[in-house]
Amino acid sequence: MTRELSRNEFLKAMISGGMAFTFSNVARSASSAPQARPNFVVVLSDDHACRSVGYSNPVVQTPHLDRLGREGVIFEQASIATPICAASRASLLTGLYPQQHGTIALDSGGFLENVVKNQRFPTVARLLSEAGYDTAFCGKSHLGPPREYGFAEGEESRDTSDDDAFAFAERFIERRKEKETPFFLWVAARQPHIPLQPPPEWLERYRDVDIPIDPNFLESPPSGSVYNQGLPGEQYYRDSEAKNSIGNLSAGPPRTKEQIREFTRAYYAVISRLDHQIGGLVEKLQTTGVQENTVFIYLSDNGYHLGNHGLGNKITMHEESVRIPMLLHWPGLSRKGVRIPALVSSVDLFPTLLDLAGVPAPEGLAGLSFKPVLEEPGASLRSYVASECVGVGGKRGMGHRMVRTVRWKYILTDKNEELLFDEQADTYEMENVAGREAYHETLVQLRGYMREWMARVGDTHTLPPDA
Ligand SMILES: [Ca+2]
Repeated sequence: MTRELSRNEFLKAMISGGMAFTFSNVARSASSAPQARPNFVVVLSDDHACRSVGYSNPVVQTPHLDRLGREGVIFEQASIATPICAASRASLLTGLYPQQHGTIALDSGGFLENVVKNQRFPTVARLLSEAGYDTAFCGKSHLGPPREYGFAEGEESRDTSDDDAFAFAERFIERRKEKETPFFLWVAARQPHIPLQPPPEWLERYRDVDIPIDPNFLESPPSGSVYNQGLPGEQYYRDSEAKNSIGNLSAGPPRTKEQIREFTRAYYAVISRLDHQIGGLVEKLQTTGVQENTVFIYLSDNGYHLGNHGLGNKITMHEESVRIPMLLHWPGLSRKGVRIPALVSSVDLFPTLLDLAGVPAPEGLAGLSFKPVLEEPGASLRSYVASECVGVGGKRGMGHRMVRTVRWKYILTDKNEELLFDEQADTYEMENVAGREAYHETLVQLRGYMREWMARVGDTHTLPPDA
């Protein structure tokens, strides 16, 4: 009991002090429960936007994710450390922000140097392997061979349908019936990343469905947009007419409302197929009896703009890009069927898995275990979360970073543009109030959080003013 009290006091101190932490002592004290260590199945999708899941949007058919959410918990304010594939995966695996582990965009060089070669930072896979977990990987790596960064089994799959990855995962689960040791299975699906290739039977499900358009949809970015998503001719350039024509869904979303509806139908169809594959994996967990002691987590490596703010792709600090669908299912949960409003981040996954496994966390992780909000879903975890994308276009100078509280989001670009959004009154982030006197106090507070976070991760860009 005493240990629990000190743990709560510690967390309260963390909340009031922002996100300064070393979580190792907490992780140690949390391992006292005399129960079998849980298994972990993490299904990580690629570019799944937060509003494109059935439990948030009834147009999207994801019955399996919806059920997992009803029987588990849904995180309503989950942010990704960075909205770009390789860097985001590196952050999930290391529990660090990109500027800390060194892979800031699509180039995996920093991760390979700091994590694979020099082992300056452990991955969650390596620590769980060392703690006696059987670890396995399938799907998309983006960071080289997974066995080189801590997984004992499995390899990258190039199959864009993800059938290979889910077949591997189901075979892996089937074998668990015979084993006593806990396991950690990482299923990194490639869907719903472009090119969208929905089989006709899945596309058919959306053929006559009316696709609502978000209120922040624009046919192209407004002049002066802080987000230039690339240069004409580059793969993701929003306004590349040639690549955005209907019938070629390999590039970012096309321009008009009708075109975005067509793109979105294909996008939802791919998400529904992924949901079906997830359903198969969950059924395997059930029929093998493995589910009883398995923590199942679903999340995406970043979101996606479906024409929101006139943009496609991700790599922005808008909600469409940095907020992700995320849920946790575990028969051992004390509270089920709840939506958790606390601010959580993808860098929290590492310390949370270690916490649930009773494995001490290393010093200096960027995130917090969110186990406390599993036990008390209404509790707060921290004052703010941060996200960064400082390697846009593979180079410095076009980047941006954000800090977000429950109510406010502050964005700072490499050109020192500032944006402030009221996330309660302006969910779609259509009105930047950074320059208004009435919000100056809030702006100064958020600037302070930004300064604190930038110092912590070693962001070398000029700090925002302190007044
Ligand atoms: Ca991605």
